[in-house]
This record gives sequence, structure tokens and C-alpha cells, in this order.
Amino acid sequence: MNTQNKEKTTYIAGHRGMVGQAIWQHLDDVGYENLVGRTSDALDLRDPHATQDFFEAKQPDFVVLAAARVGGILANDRYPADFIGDNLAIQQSVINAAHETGVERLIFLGSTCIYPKHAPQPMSEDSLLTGPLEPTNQWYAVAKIAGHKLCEAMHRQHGDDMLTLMPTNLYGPGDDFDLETSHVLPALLRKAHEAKSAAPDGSDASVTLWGSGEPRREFLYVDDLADAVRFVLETPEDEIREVAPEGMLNVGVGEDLSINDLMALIQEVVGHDGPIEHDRSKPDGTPRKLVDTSRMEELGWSADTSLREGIEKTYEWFKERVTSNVER
Ligand code: GFB
Repeated sequence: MNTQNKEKTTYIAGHRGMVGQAIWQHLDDVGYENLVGRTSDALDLRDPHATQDFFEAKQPDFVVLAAARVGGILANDRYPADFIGDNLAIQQSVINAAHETGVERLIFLGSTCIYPKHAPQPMSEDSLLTGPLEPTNQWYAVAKIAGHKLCEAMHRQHGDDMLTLMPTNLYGPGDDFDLETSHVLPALLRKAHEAKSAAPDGSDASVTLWGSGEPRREFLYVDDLADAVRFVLETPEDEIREVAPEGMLNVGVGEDLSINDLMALIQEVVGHDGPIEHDRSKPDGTPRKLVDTSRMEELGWSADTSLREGIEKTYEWFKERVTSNVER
């Protein structure tokens, strides 16, 4: 552990979300002493003046920008104005305030949906802006591309140490399990759990998947992303720029699977044996999303939670939450 980092004032924007919570917990576990967070009620990051005031008062050394409006394929499609508008506003306020107050390092979290819909697989950082985006999440993707480009521009024009991590589809404890807004993994976990013994004869009821089940996705356990953030915080900038001149690093596991295969794995973990159906009126989205993780590997980092282990831990969290009736 880098003992100097331990004393830095580290602001985690979005520390109540699944990602921010995991980063907070992980940095706290490894000994970071000065973690700072604000709930969205206490500080609306879309407000540039309030954000600037907060930065001036707290003078963070490090910033991890994990605050964002996020959601699954349907939420992205249904609320395009919120997905592009809120994300642009949050990024603009936080990145500018970090620049104005001389933050030492900022890590901006993007998403692999920034890459073209038909990018060659695995998708390398170089495929950014080489083709059209997937229509269902273009609004979110455009905002995240702009956030990365703002970081890159701050570095180019002012020499600011601002980096972007592009995590693949994330999941884990603290995820959104609301079937209308969630991503596929928590949605299928919940559906399989609720279908257990739910048929009139006491056997397992069916689970309905959206779309064909053929799209392929890569899933990263949120604690692995938290460790990637720690690792990047502790890696000198010149080492990072050597492999990532524009400051962008994919974070993934290097393996994908079809949604149908994900369903089968979730059935095993949950113990669901009922039939699987498909609602083909729902969109498939991008056919495949697997990232090229060679930059992070070259720096010396790789993910270490297997998909089964991650799903088991997430399911434990979900069951505790359901049985204790704690609603998000
Ligand atoms: O996870 P997901 O919502 O988002 O969907 P994306 C992944 C795939 O799973 C799609 C299918 O092909 C869905 O049709 N799917 C099957 C389901 N059943 C379900 C279900 O019950 N719920 C959900 N949600 N999907 C998002 C982007 O894309 O990924 C965001 O919209 C962001 O912008 C995020 O990038 C990481 O992987 O398609």
C-alpha cells in the first residue's frame, strides 16, 4: 500500500451508489484515512456553483467520479433526456471544479457502451469514435464520451492528471433490482428467485428474458472495479500515459457469455429449474460487448472474481435484503 495516498483527501462522487459504495469500502479497507462523500440531497452535482463551493471547502487531492445517472437498456431508451442531460451536467461541474481547485488526480468512470455498436471484439480503447453507437444507449454514451474528452482536453491544455476508466457491465451488492430500470444480471437473479416454487402446482414458474438472449456481455464484479480504481490511483501518471496516452483504460474480465448462458448460470446459483421464455418485443441492444483489457494487464492489474462467485455473493446480498424487507 502506498502510504502517501493513505493521507490524501479522496472525494468519491456518488458514494451511495453501487459503484461508489464499493470504492469507498475498498479504499477504507486498505487504509485510506480521509475519504469524503456527499449525498445527492446534500450536494446536487448538476449545480456547478454548489459543486465549486464544495471543492473549495474540502480541497480534495483525489477525486473518483462515480456519480452518474445509470440504468439498463429500457431505462436508457425511455429517459434519453435524463441520461444525456444529467450526466453531462454532473461531469461538467465536477471536472471543472477539480481543475479550478488543482486536484492532483481525477478518475472519471465511463462505460463500454461508448464504443461503436459494431466495434471489432474485443474492443480496444482505439475503437472510440470509429463508428455509429448503439441507438438504445446513445444518449448515455455521448455523455460519457464527452466526459472522457473533457478529461483528455484538460490534460492536453492544462496538464491535469485526469484519467478515464471504462468498466464493462458491472454488477454486485447494492445493485438496482427494480425490473424496469435494472441491468440484466440483477433482473434475472430477481426473476429466477421469485419464480422458485411459484407455479400453481408448487414447481418453479417460468422466467421471461428480454429479447433473443443471444447478445453477449462481459460482467465485472463491482469489488474488482473498486480494486482497479485503487490500483490506478497508486500507479504513477507517466506509467499510465505510456500505455494510455489519452488517459483511457478499459476494465473488464476478458471473457463474455450470451444472455442465455448467463440465465443458465443464474438458474444454477439460485436453484431454479423452471422453463425460460423470451419477450421478443424488448430490444437486444449491442450484439456483443467484450473489452480488450491489455492496457490494464500491461500495467499489472487483472480482475479476480469469477462470474459464479460474483453472482453467488450478489445473490446472498439480495436474499438478505429481501428477507429483511429493506427497500432501496
Ligand atoms: O444489462 P442491459 O439492460 O444493458 O441488457 P446493455 C443486456 C442484455 O440483456 C440485452 C437482455 O440484450 C437485454 O435485452 N435482457 C434479457 C435483459 N432479459 C433482461 C431483463 O430482464 N432486464 C434487462 N435489463 N435486460 C446497458 C446500457 O446496455 O449497459 C447502458 O443501456 C450501460 O448505457 C450499461 O452501458 C452498462 O448491456 O444492453
